[in-house]
Amino acid sequence: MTSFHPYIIRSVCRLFCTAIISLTVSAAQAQYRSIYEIQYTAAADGGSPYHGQLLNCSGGVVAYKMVRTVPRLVLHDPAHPDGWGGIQVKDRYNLTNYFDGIEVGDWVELQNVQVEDHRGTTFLQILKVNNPILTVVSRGHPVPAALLLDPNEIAAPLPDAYGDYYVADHAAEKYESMLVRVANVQVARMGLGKAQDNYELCSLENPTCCWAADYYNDDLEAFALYYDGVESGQKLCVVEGMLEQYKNISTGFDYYQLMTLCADHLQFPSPADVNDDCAVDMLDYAIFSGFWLEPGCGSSPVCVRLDCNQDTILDLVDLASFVNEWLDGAGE
Ligand SMILES: [Ca+2]
Ligand SMILES: [Ca+2]
Ligand SMILES: [Ca+2]
Ligand SMILES: [Ca+2]
Repeated sequence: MTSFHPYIIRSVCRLFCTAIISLTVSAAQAQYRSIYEIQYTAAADGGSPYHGQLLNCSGGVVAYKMVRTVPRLVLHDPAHPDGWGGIQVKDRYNLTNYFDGIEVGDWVELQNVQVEDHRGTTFLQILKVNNPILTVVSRGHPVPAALLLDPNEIAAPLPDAYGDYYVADHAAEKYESMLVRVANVQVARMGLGKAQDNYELCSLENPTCCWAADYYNDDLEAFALYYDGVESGQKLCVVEGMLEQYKNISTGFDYYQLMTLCADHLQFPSPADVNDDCAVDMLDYAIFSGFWLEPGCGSSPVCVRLDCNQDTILDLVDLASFVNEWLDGAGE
């Protein structure tokens, strides 16, 4: 029978052990979670199953880089365009330059980031103590258009008997931190929410509303609560933004809010959109033509709106003004 010297046995053991340990370590290092895995949950409160964990994330495409308030990236997972496909990466203490050189359209992968559900929204926190690493894997990816939703799909919260606002269900959770938009809406109540800067956007087609806010909007004027022109009764053709949850049960709030991020996210109707269908086209021109040189323009509200010099007749003066606005608005 062959026998081995104890030294050889120990050496072989050490080799095996080293191999096993390094395999274990590389398996741990190679473990990457997708945005979808981190966000998806069937839990009633919508919390991430990875809350509190330090992990690596295979990441996604930078859909927006926020500079207002706490710097952050909004990442989009193109494999999940219909839900659970967005997350925010936050440099909570704003101490680092991890986001320098990262642009919209870059695919960013992350190592050693902390998953944190904070006030209802899931963040990947960049904390220096964890030695986080952000890697731009590739560049120039298309950023998808914001997902068109009915306000009902991100429904406004309802007040309870005490006037506190809570969401009836968390059906909107799947859209958290995704870019979404609603169309053909009207601003209703304002001054809502924790900071009294939320406003209702109600559908012109059905009796449902969602909440929006301009707090993150890069083009919001200093100290303003709302983007210029947002006022009760104002119609908006499109309002776009990132959906965020705000939850603080002890203060009486749990709601989803559409956060506009820049001026382009609010599309006001063109003055040339005479029939209020959010399209500027030949139909509007036909309405203008119908009033051409007709006496008594003052009796029709539509004609009054087109009568730029208010002399109760539509003539070349009004046509020049209308054509200017028509050309500006056409194709929008
Ligand atoms: Ca949430
Ligand atoms: Ca979440
Ligand atoms: Ca129109
Ligand atoms: Ca006139």
